[in-house]
Amino acid sequence: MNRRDMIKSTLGGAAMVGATGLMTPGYASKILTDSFSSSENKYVLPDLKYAYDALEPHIDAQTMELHHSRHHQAYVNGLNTANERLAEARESDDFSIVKHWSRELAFHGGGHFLHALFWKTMSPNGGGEPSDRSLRNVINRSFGSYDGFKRHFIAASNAVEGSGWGMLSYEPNSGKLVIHQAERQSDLTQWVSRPILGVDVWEHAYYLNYQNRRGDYVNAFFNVINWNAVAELYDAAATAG
Ligand code: MN3
Repeated sequence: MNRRDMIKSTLGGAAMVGATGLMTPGYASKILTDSFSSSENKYVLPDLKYAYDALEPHIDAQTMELHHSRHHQAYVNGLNTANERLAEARESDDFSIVKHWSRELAFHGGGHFLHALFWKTMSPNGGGEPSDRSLRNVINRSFGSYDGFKRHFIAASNAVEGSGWGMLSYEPNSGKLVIHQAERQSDLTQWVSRPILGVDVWEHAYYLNYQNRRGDYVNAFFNVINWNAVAELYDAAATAG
């Protein structure tokens, strides 16, 4: 059963059950529809909602087919492999190459989620300026005007060093949109994943007590984790969908 079937089959579409629990349809489910198979418990390539040649002449059919069926599929495969190897590492308690698989998890997870976003935010009927009033308002609030947004987005995208992405994101502190550049597609995070626990391992966080013994500090961190706060964040992240 894929995510779309999940939505249909649970509570008349009011909620869906992912591998990680109960989620109401929201931000992530809008991007990640069909990107994870709960029955197989692994990530899958989402179908394109339009034909490979539907975006011509702006993006050609051969590029779309290679990009979706080869490149995106490779990210899906890489993400599943990273998860399998990390499960094996936990079982064998051998974390000697956890750095490698953490990088793979981020790179392929970033690739999978960003490409799901990319396909979703293009359409053969796209282009022009946004007609939705709240989107127009937040663009004006954030960038002064649609034209200001467009020039800034194009400049930032053109200036990404090497491989990467030009991104438009919602920044929840200010309630505004932000344009940023993503080099490669990961920087060791996974786009759309929501943090619920973090440990600062910059030296300034532990040097006075622990000097270069980061491991002792990370062990000690487990004596002060507020699991009730983490649980609250998990609930909020999961119920936001
Ligand atoms: Mn790509």
